[in-house]
Amino acid sequence: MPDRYEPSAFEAKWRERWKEADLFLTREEPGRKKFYGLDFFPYPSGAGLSVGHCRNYIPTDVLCRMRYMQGFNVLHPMGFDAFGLPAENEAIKRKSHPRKMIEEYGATYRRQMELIGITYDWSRSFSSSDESFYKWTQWIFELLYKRGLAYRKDATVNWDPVEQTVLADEEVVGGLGWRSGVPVEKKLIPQWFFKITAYADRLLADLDEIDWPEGIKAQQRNWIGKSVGVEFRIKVAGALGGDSGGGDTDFQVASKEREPLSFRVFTTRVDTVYGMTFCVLAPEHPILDKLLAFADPQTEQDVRDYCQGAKTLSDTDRQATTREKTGVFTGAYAINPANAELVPIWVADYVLSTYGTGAIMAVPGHDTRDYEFARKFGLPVKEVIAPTSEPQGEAALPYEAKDGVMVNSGDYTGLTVREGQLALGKWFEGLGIGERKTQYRLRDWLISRQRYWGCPIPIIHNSEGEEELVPEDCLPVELPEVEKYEPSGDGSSPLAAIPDFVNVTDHEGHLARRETDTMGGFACSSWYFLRFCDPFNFEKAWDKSRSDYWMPVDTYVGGAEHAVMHLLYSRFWTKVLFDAGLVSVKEPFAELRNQGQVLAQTPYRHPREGEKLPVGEEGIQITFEEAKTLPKDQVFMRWARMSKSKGNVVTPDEAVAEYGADALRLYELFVAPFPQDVQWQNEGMQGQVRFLSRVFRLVEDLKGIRNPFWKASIRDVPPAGKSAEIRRATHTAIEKCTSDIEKFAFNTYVSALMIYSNTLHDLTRSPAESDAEKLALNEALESLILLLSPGAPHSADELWETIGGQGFTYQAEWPRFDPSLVVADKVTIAVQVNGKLRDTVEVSAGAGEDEVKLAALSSAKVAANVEGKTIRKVIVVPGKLVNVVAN
Ligand code: ANZ
Repeated sequence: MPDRYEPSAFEAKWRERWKEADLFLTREEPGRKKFYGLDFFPYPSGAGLSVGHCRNYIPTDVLCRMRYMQGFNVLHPMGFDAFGLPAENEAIKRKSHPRKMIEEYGATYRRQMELIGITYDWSRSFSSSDESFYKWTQWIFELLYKRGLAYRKDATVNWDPVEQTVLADEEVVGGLGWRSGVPVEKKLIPQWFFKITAYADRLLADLDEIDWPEGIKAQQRNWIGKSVGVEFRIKVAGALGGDSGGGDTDFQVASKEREPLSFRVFTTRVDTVYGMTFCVLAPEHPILDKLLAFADPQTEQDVRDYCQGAKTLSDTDRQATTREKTGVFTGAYAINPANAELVPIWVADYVLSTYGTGAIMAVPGHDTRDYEFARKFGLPVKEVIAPTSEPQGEAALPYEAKDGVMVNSGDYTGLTVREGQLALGKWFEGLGIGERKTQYRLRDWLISRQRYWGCPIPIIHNSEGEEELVPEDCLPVELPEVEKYEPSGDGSSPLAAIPDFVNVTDHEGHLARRETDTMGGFACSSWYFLRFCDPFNFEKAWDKSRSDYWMPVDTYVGGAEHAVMHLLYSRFWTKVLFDAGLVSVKEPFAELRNQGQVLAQTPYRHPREGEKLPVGEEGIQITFEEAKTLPKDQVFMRWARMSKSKGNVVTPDEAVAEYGADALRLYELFVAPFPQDVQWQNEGMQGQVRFLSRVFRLVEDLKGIRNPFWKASIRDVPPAGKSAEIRRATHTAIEKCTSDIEKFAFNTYVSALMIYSNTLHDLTRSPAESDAEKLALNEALESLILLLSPGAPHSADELWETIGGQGFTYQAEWPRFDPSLVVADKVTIAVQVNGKLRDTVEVSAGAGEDEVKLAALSSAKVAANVEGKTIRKVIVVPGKLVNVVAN
């Protein structure tokens, strides 16, 4: 055996042996507890893995390895999220077919994951583009459809002009497509939706039941955006035409003609209604046409121009707090139902047509957006809520806080905000002009894509123009193998151009047309974790006994960027499947952990004249090659996310070749706390090489005392002196490593191993003399190797073999912690005089009450504090405190 860490001498050998032994096949033995550890479903990109990706996979692997050694049946699978735009776009670029490409890329991922020793059970692997998988994605689509949770409607959608497809709201970031980075356009096309809004309340409430990072929960709460308020009707002064909104019958329209024209507003602050000084309509509001009938031609033109302009902006841009408010007066007035005052009606794009009723009562005294608007256009600002019952004057406005008292509010003056909300809500309900209402920001999930590389939607449109589900026994609707699959550019899917695919017969044998949209990739990743529970099932998507056994995923690990898409959709599907009786869990992922990003040094250059800097950047990012060609003073280095596009990637292949897989693994764990970003430096792995070499030397030095039967005898030898010290170090390390791995504190897990090996090194400078010491060292030797095993499994198996261990460390039992062995020799006791802390004293851990009293009374500080007084009583709280009562 080498006396230092020489990865090239043994790492590949161990990986071979693990493979030959099928070591990582999922165990489903009865009588054991289960553990399901899962990493986010990756899209296998052509660039392969970087050490950045490994920061996701290695920690999960460490946890799964420990769980297995602790005796759990462990499910630790991996597959590929193969459908979707990234694969399709890359295939178009490479003039290849996505299926072929995905196979190649998946193979590279697998090779790299094996290279770093991850324990995936590859027998369970699949790609979401496998027919045996997407058949069931379609089956779940049908389930949603039958339950009224999948529907098609014309919708104004986000059109990505580069990707040539529709994007979900969640895929539009700051008005830009999340992959293309170009502004999205609005387009009206028929689209498929999943009705996630029907589950808004449960998606919100059940967040309390899961152990997820608070930040992610907050983002989901925000995204769902529950608001409780009042929706009420506001009349337009001097105009007839009824309540706007549309969808009425002819009769309703006719009778409305004689009623005053009105519109509805949604507010969470009905208590501020006396402070309404104007109203604002979204530029898309349907009432505008009617209002403009009363307007002079100039006003009408101004309003129409303004509304036209608003179309080019995304909702996010419209609501950006940094943007100056814009708007136009419509010439019309509304009547405040609380005090009958007339207030002007404006149109402004900060009011969205997609939220609430698309119209607001504006209260500039208590809403910052309205305040900015009022200031810009010279509209009055009125104080109606004050911190106390005393009005504070205009200088204190806008006052947005909800703790306050109503002022200047007619009969309601003096009520608190809460009381006012209740009272006014009731009043409006009584008048029949409004009702209390809950609004959600969440929108239904747009699922269809006009692209080739996705799961076909199992619907046909029959000759009557109705939708029919493809019968279950005809699933899957196979994605046809085609030569040309580039987007058509006219908004329809390339599948629409394939007559063999499109032309079908309906259930009556009439000619019908197949749906040609495909599902976005988020459909596949909303249930893949269930398929892993029963991947070989050809009869069903999964057998309930298998999902009952493995679900929920105990620990789910991936990047924080998926807070609102994948992580919300999966929760929604799981709830639907629960309602259908197909799974027994309401939540798919019991515990979620997000790793920090890996950053690498990346060259940037200063912007040239007239060049604009990308948002949030200090310079223009360039390649390392480009950096070499530029003068030194134009180039600077910054930490940026490691990614292929930045050209700053370190691959696991390079790291393993230079430092070894175990050094890479330990460095990934050690470099920073798991959730934190990492500044990657290859040299950091050298430290781990040195640490592992120290462990190899230590084992080499100690292996002479090896006694395979130590476990049988150690219980008979009470620890004392040095053997007690060794055992204390061992059990401290066992406790620390176990709880650190459980807590995702992998960096301190590695440092605990370092401390432990150093302590052992110090304790074994002189050879072991007593039997007790030798037994303690036997325990230490095995424990060190086994505790090391999840982090550095190749080295652990090599060392294990050296000391004559049986089988692989993965199959060995995780060291058991004995708390009685870590009790420290000495404890520190606080000493109080009359309840005030005066000193601390050290006593031996087993000291009796008299010994503790004596130590306390011997303290000079105590003596000084009782001088001239009589000691009445000495109270001892064992192991903690002594209180001397004196007067
Ligand atoms: C009057 C008011 C007074 C408001 C006040 C707030 C404070 P959340 O909590 O996000 O649901 N609002 C309603 N519909 C809107 C729309 N379509 N576009 C833009 N803003 C809209 O926000 C609810 C509040 O946002 C509502 O309550 C309304 O302004 C505004 F002191 O009404 B509030």
